[in-house]
Amino acid sequence: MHKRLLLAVASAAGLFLTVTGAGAVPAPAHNQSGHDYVADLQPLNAGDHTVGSDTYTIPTASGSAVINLKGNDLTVTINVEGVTPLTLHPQHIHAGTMCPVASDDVNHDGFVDVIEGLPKYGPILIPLDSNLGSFAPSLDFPVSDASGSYTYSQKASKSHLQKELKEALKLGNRHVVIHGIDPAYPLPASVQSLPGLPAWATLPVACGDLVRQ
Ligand SMILES: [Cu+2]
Repeated sequence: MHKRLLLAVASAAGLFLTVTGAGAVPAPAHNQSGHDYVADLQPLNAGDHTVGSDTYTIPTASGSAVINLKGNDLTVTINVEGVTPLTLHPQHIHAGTMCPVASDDVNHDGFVDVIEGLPKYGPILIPLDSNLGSFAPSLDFPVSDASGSYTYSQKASKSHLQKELKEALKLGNRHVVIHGIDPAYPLPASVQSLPGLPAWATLPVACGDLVRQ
């Protein structure tokens, strides 16, 4: 019920732009000219969790993120499977040097939350929302389909991104992180989130390091 309400709100607010394809660009072929950075997405927080009297299973996410650079064009293409269906999945390029592991659950509440992951994957560098070239706060992220999959593809100007970031992209050092579980799953109060966002939306569910091909 909660999820349906959230989805209705998201729909009314136009948050489905990403999945309905507004501004989407065709997925690049991997062997086109230019070069690719590829992240093999590995699951985080997957498996059974018991919180109070509730036991539920966070699905095992997988997929890939490909960033293609061709001239000044930077195209991000993400294919994700196995995430919670019909749910918003915030996703970002993070600035840090590695993906978190289960032992990064420093408060031992059974979850590596978004804050516990920061020492590894670092702060958000680029939000992978429906406007890749804009750093304005947005919740216009992909919503998975009924089978728990989604595809994302957006293009931006590399020089514009570097100007906005005031630093080199250094994509070979960066990470792609996918967030978001079922809003109906209870999380302990010890699970931290980002300001203004519920913990279900920020809990990391997959991470991968970008490797130059
Ligand atoms: Cu993130």
